[in-house]
Amino acid sequence: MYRLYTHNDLDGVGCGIIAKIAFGKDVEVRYNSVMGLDHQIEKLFENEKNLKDDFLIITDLSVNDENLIRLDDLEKSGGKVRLIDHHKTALHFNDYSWGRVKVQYDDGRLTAATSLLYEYLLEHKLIKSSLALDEFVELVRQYDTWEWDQNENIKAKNLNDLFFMVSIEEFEEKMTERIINSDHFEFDDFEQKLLEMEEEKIERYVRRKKREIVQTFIGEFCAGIVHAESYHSELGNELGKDFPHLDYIAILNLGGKKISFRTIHDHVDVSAVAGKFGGGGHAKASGCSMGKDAYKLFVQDIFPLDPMRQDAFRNKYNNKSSMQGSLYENKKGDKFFIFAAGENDWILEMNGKPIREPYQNFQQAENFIKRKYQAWLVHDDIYVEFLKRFYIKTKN
Ligand SMILES: [Mn+2]
Repeated sequence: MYRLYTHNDLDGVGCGIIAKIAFGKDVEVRYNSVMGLDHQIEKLFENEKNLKDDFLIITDLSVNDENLIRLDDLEKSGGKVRLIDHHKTALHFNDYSWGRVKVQYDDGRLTAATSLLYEYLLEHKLIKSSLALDEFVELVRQYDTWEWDQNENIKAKNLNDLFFMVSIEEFEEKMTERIINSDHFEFDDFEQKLLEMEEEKIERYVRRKKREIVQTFIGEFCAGIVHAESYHSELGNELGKDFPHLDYIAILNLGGKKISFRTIHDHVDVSAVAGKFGGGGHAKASGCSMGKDAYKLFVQDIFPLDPMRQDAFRNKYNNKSSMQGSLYENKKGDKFFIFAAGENDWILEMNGKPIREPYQNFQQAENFIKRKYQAWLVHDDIYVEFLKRFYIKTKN
């Protein structure tokens, strides 16, 4: 018999679905949280005396050192073990004959556990490929690696939304049956309608959270901090894009005592940020439990701070990246004016005086005043008044 221990997110459950398609009733699938796996593996070794007769596969998760030794002993004594994963924190499992960890394909695309397991089963002729199966695996891969965002592959995002709307069991059963019985992988009309409603709900949620985000420096990084129980990926992505001056977004779930870290930037590795608090993950998405230190830094210390002020929107005149100038203000009432002297020559004035060297582009100048002064883009009326009173006067 096959035994699959896998993660309880879309990528992990994707592995379960593929295993069900490949092995049918001959596989037992267990879904685990990151924290829960080691205990389950320990229990398995305690309770099952004939593990040698089984084929044990672990996907999308890795095990601690004690379980690593258990697995290695099992394989060495004639059992069958595979650990198939795509997290770079699991690369050391490749030192073992049963480890299959790969982060990236040769062409630069990122791997997912689902795509790695699928390819493993294809290679060993344990599964038959089909168009619907190929499509499903690719949707999961694009979602898990976040490549869907760049490719604007909404279907991949919808698949994950659907995953969260139903139970794991229902999702597994429905998707397995659909892949087996269809030429292409598609949502049905009812799911389509549900997904539209969900999309609107997420939009409203993100908009609300934009008004609650707090900015602070933690260590060397400028972080945006927000409390939220759901939609962490959407929040991380939307808030990250809306506030490009922030190095990363920390999303706090106090009830679950967890923090998620997300970044859209290449200069930040949030798996290292989470690692400082005993967590881990990917460069662009990671998480940790909220221990005492993390609680103090991310909750207690920032509690007295006000949320970031929103940039004015629907302005006709005072817009970002405008060569004629964009006007910002901070809480103290300082005025910041960014304008272009040439195409790669942006000047930043604070209260009428140039500060620092010219910037190569608008974004660098905006990053500076947002990180240091938490300034926001002001409404048109203030902008027009400013131009009348200061700008025209001083330039004359
Ligand atoms: Mn994964």
